[in-house]
Amino acid sequence: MTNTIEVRVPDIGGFSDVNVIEVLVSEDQRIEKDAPLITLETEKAAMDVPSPIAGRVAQMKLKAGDKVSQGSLILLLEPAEAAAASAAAAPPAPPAPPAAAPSPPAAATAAAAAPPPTPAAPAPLAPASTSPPVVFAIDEAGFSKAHASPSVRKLARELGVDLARITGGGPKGRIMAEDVKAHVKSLLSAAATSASALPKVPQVDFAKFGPIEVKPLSRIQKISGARLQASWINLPHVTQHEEADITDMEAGRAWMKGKATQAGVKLTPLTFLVRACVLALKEFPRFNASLDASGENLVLKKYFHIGFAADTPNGLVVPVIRDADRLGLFDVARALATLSEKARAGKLTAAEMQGGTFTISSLGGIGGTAFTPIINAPEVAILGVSRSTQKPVFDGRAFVPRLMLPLSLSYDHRVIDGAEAARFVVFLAKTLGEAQALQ
Ligand code: CAO
Repeated sequence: MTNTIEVRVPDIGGFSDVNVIEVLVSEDQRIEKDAPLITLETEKAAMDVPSPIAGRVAQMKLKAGDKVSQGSLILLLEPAEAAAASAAAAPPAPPAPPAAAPSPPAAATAAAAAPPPTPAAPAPLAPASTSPPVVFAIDEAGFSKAHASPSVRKLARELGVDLARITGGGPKGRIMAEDVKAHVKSLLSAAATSASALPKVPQVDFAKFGPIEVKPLSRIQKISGARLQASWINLPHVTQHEEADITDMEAGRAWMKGKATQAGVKLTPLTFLVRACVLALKEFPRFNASLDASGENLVLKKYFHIGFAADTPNGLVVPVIRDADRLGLFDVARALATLSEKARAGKLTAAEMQGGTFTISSLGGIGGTAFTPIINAPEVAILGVSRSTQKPVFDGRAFVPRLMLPLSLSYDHRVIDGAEAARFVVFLAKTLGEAQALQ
């Protein structure tokens, strides 16, 4: 008898009855740990559910089009060692049960929840049908409501087409595969006639010039790379620089150190920055907003979910502190520590990376004097933070040493004017300078 484990849908951020839009493995297939098993599509995003262990797919328990929730059975998996043993013991053909099947390991009988799902590689941004083509992100809410079959949804995902933008030619307005293909054709011809096609970077055979080593990008790097490029290409970025005098803030941080240690938290400058950004976002609501899918309306968000870029061994991720405006300083510090630790361990859930309204990218722990962060679209601004240094500042009578923190705010110039951005960073710097406001 074969030893199998049950692989079930992990925590998917509270969503239920989620569509399985694609099954990525088939019975008898050998798979590696973390290989994507199925793709789920929630109202917000598509996500892959990875395999908890390596092994052989013994039996599929669902198909594309099914609806699942946390705990739903995906498949039965024969763990790698058992699969290898049965392959070695079984004669090549016809297949027969192994002469002596190994006794099942303790874990083999227990159900295994797959690791948290990872957002599927974002679909490329789809151009609209004007010439030159304008690019829009897929409107996930519209996409999930579109009247189309799973296979058409899959095709649309593969081609990066936003179903919300297509009028269906099928019965009752159902979007058919032909409609998706016709849409792509019209976009391609619009793109071909446009002078805005991106020139290609030259391909070079590097080995001709010396020894090389080829290292594949991690899955996270591929996902974040596509997102960063989409943002860089589609959003007109401008970066506004400023310096905040954090001498008093740092004195306050040192003063609170003992109390923080007692409470089991570590206060870093980033904790105060999260607080200051919430105050600035309340003062300048356009920075806590996104353009809608038409590109013609600004969606102002009344919640303050602050993302922060975290450097992990697998690449850049952006965990989100939800409702940061309702958290005290120590709560923010606790959230930063918990989410950073989960990020580094690769244990963030999809829900913990969703819903951000504004992002902070802090390189202050490492160094540097300024940089130009890329906006985490569809957000409209991101704050880059570099390392604070002591500088001589003229106080009207003499130069005095002050601790200055470099801030670099990149913003989407379609939504935010330069003057507004300058006002935002000036306000932020002033707030950081007033230690009392942040406690
Ligand atoms: N100036 C001077 N010192 C700073 C500072 C600043 N702006 N910001 C942090 N520090 C200090 C901290 O106080 C801490 O010092 P001590 O250990 O002596 O107290 C040290 O630097 C390390 O801080 P940290 O990095 O552990 O904590 P953090 O809260 O500042 O940052 C996190 C947490 C997750 C944001 C950070 O670890 C990280 O991953 N940063 C990289 C983000 C990144 O990659 N951004 C680029 C994205 S675009 O490619």
